Amino acid sequence: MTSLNQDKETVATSITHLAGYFFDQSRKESHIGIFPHARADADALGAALSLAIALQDLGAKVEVIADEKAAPSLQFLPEAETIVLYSEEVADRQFDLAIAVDLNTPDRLENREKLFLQASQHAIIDHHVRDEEDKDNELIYTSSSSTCELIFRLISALEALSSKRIFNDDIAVLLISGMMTDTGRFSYSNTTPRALRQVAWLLEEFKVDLAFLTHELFERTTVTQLQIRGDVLASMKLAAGGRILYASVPREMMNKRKATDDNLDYLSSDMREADGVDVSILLRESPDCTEIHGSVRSNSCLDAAEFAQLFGGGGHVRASGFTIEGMSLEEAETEVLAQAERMLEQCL
Ligand SMILES: [Mn+2]
Repeated sequence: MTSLNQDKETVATSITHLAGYFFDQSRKESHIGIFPHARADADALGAALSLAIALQDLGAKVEVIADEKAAPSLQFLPEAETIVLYSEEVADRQFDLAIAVDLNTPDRLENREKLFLQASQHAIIDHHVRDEEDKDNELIYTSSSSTCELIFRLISALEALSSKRIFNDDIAVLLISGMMTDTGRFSYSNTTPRALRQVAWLLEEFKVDLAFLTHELFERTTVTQLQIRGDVLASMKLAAGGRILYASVPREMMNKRKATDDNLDYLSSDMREADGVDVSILLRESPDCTEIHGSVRSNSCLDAAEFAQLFGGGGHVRASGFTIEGMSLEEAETEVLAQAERMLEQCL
């Protein structure tokens, strides 16, 4: 599983190339659509909104298009209120340039896939594994902690090209939020020295309330969230002789608490931390009960990205996700556990 765009020099060249391209498009006042992935997290939104601010500053007409409103926990992000929700009215729009951020296959855009594809030109900026050669205007660097780390580098290059200051307080908050969440507050193995240097510089130069960000992004919770997490944690089971810890969440369980999907964010990561557990798996029924969403965290030789790909998903070596259609929760559970056990046995 290799993405070609992986060595440092190639990435630096891609960044220069992409910045030059964005700079030209912005000066031409192009109409640019920026597309974060569905159910956007802080990295996707931070990347989309900060890039939008930067390109607007350079003259482009920019819209960030999403399937749904920012999750309640992310509505504090600067400019979150400018996000344009996908609707029939938006569906016919033909952007001069469509940029996907924090995803690398347009099908992760769900309802917006067609809107993205019908744009005249395309670009992709991402750090998830993809089993495909990179094309022109694609910046996919899996060694980057986050998409926000790549956006920082792009904005730096745009500053150099335009000889003006583009970074500002809002961009600083957006980029730090993305980097903080994707690295688990700079604690996961994907944390890079570069991300830490970027954050240090942003803290030096701009007004960022780190304690406030930590509270909003990590600590803030609701009684509902604590309750649904309690329900799910109480229902966890072990498989593969204790190496897999999993939970399957029927929609009914969510509805009883009036819980929303983002109430389960990071729960699979918490489950992975249990002593002796190599892999944690959280399955949940989608709100309309037509799909099963899976979230996988690995501590072990099991490559979570490769595992998610078995079900048409993707992600990173230690964290990934997928969506299964046409199976009940029970069927999905059986299938997912069987594949996880098989993969764990193989990689020992
Ligand atoms: Mn990300």
